[in-house]
Amino acid sequence: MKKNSKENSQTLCIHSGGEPDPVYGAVMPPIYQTSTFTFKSAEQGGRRFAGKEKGYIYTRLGNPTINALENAVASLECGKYALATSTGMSAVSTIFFALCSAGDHIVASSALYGATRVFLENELQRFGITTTFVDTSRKKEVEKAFQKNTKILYIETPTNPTLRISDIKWCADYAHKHKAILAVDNTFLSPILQKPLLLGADIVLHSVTKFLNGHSDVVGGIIVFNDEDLKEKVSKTLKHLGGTMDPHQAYLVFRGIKTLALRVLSAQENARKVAKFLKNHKAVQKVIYPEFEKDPEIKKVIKKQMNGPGALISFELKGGFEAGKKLLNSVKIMTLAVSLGGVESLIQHPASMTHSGVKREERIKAGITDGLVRLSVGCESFEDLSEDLKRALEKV
Ligand code: LCS
Repeated sequence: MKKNSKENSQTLCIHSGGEPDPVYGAVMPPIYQTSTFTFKSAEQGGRRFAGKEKGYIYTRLGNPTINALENAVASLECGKYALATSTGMSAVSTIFFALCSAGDHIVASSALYGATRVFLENELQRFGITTTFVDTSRKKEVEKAFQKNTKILYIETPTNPTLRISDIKWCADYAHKHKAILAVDNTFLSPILQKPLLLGADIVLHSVTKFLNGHSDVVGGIIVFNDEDLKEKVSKTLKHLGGTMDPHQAYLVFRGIKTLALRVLSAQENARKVAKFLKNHKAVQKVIYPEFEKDPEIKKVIKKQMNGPGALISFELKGGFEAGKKLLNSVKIMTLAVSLGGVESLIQHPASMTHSGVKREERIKAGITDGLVRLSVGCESFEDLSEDLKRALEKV
């Protein structure tokens, strides 16, 4: 089996992270639903706090069920360490609070998940940390945006919801040359389809709410590293900010990961067909899907760094937003809801929903037009999905 191949990831999804249960040999990790852990003596408690003895203290500082999930995701992302967080936004915000100070600068993709963009633009700015947003798929734009005080190059690739692709290896090399680090939000592809740490990224993060958990019943996040110092810095801030995960939440995500490869590959197979179906439909103006990329340079990047195009599609109807609204109100199998990466297909309107917090002119500049509809294709049968779309598009 080729290391880091799709097959290898499939096996890792099923076998990573769990140590055999030392008491009863349970195959799945027990849920250690406890806030705190007893010490055998006052001396032992002191040693644990001083870091002189290994062992658990208090769940915000560490918990075996959460560790099982962290080990599983670290291994899938080909990283050494992972830190699970209460939400994806907790992962996002903790990275910046841990690694930036007043006077520092960030370069980020202009199309980002709405709350990430608003956090950088509105919240971080209050602490004296500024961000320049550019199309990070264009190398010249990244070069132009870098400043002497740039600490982090932060990208989503593909971006939410415009599916722009940035060259991870180039971004990592460029950031390192300028004494900055590269953080990649890998939520849209999951480690089944892309492993940024292998391409030189310093940090990979996920909203595990999406593909990693995959069942639309948990919110959570995770941050993965190879460098111990970087992990320690982020870990310290995470414990102080308090956005750590809960053991039950960790168990559910650990369980979801068992079928990650099966779900991602099945949803992707559907998405490929749905994207073609939409492209050939007379009511559809434009379909954004990595397989339809025309720019030869970006096509090369896609081939080099992605194992597949993923399960997200964005498209615009000829009738603009009014037609989009009709479509959203007419689908029956697809669910009208934000979020993505679940087994069920989810459809939403970024301009009025996930990205409504971004100023209109900035949103349009980032390619998130008023008529754009985002579809997260799930694992239903393609026949049912295409019938649903066909029926709904007839009403447009
Ligand atoms: N990163 C990306 C790429 C996301 O898509 C999201 C959430 C987050 C981070 C934040 O994660 P959370 O705190 O929600 O777990 N994206 C959403 C979306 O597109 N629709 O609803 C949520």
